Amino acid sequence: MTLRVAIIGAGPCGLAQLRAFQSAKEGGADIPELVCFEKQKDWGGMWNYTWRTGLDEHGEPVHGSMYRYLWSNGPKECLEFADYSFDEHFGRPIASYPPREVLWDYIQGRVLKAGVRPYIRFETVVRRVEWIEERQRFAVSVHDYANDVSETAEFDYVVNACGHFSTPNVPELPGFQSFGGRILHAHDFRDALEFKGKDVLIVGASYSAEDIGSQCYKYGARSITSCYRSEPMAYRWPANWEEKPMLLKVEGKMAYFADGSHKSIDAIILCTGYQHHFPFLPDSLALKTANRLWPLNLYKGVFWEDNPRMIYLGMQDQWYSFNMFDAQAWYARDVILGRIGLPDKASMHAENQAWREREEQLQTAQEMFEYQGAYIQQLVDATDYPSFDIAGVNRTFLQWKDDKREDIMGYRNKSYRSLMTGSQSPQHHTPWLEALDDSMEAYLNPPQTAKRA
Ligand code: FAD
Ligand code: NA7
Repeated sequence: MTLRVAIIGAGPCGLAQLRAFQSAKEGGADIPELVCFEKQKDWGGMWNYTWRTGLDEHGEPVHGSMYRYLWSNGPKECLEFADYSFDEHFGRPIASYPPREVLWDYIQGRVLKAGVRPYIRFETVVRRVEWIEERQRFAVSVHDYANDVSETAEFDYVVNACGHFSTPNVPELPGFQSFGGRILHAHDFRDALEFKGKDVLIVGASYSAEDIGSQCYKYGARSITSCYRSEPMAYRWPANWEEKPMLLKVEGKMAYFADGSHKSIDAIILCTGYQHHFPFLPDSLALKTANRLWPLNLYKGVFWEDNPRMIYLGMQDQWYSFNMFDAQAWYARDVILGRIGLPDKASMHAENQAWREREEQLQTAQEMFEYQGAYIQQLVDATDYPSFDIAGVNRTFLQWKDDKREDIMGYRNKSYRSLMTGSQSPQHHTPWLEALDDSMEAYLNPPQTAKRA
């Protein structure tokens, strides 16, 4: 009987899984029957921008957390697919920090070429996954909104590629109930122009805090105040951006901080991270973890130890992204195809624990991305995913960190060399702070110089 594999989500991880199988098929392998369920109308996951917030047109939670004018927050050279380069997609080297639409186009280019769209059932949300012990299969229940029908079908494997930056972590602080301005989470942030001329308070000190604060600065907020729970971001912020210790309470429009200072503010943006949230999974199959480099109970960071036919992609905190998802998807594919065997549960668990112990020793950012690189290396070594220069990617991450320290509002003007093709990215035609139009057209084409009358 042909194996059946359900893939939940057609974001970068789900698409990596489809591409991995399609590449085996090209090589002559018999591949399982694949069904990818995607609740949105189109693919690309987080990179498929939506203006919606709250609930979508079907009453499902909106998946998207990306916002207008978002540009890659790391060099594209660190996330490049090893089997489909930026040069191949765009026909020439492009600059290193593309806006969202450009990356979405790149993600799509590979899977259009691979012809995997027919495997995807769009507008179909996975509502429930259950393991049927006596049949040794999963029952996957979905609702197909295009046809307004609910269905259940059986699968031998489930690949959970639903992402983990969608369900916001929303703390409440004293005074929020009666705050005299707007409070929102980063998940619902869409357009920095809403905050033009406003005094904005950002809670949190990680990527969303840094980038949403920078967007607000770029598009004309009057002031930005960011506050941290553990560590300040400590970049050299512009004059109208100050960083404070944690917010303690608000009264009316006044915000009070742990250092005894206070400031009147118009809006609070909670950049307080996301939850791994899988409402369609029973406890026996559900990963429960914070956003960290080594979530427990996943052998090779992928296989659910208690039932390795349940596969998770992309659940780690991400230095690496697209090419890590590929390495995981290729490995998962080879286990499903029987090319790689899995050890017994005790051995899986022991290996898992060893990675967690190493993770707990990590101190610096460099140690962290090198650790994630080492993890990816062992996955790549085990499959036919094209080997790539992981040490080179680590060096690019290190350079990126330095560039940010030097100039947080200017680091996106830097360019790097591709680790896949060796080509040097050109300098972008417009400094990031001045590039207000984030469309692909504006990015790929230098502005027209004014013609003489
Ligand atoms: P997602 O992209 O989130 O895709 C998951 C898919 O699953 C979605 O299409 C969703 O609709 C679908 N889905 C979810 N639940 C169900 C269900 N029950 N049934 C059916 N379908 C379902 N990464 C970078 O490398 N560079 C960046 O610059 C960068 N910037 C980011 C900025 C923001 C604001 C955020 C939130 C993330 C950013 N990331 C960035 C990380 C980004 O999440 C990853 O690049 C990537 O999108 C993760 O892919 P994924 O497939 O795991 O998840
Ligand atoms: P992260 O990287 O998980 O960071 C969450 C931040 O929120 C981090 O600074 C946390 O501080 C802070 N946090 C969490 N809970 C609280 C509370 N209760 N009070 C104050 N601060 C809090 O999420 P991001 O959204 O920044 O990034 C996720 C992805 O989106 C990433 O891949 C980006 O590319 C875009 P802590 O350090 O834990 O004290």
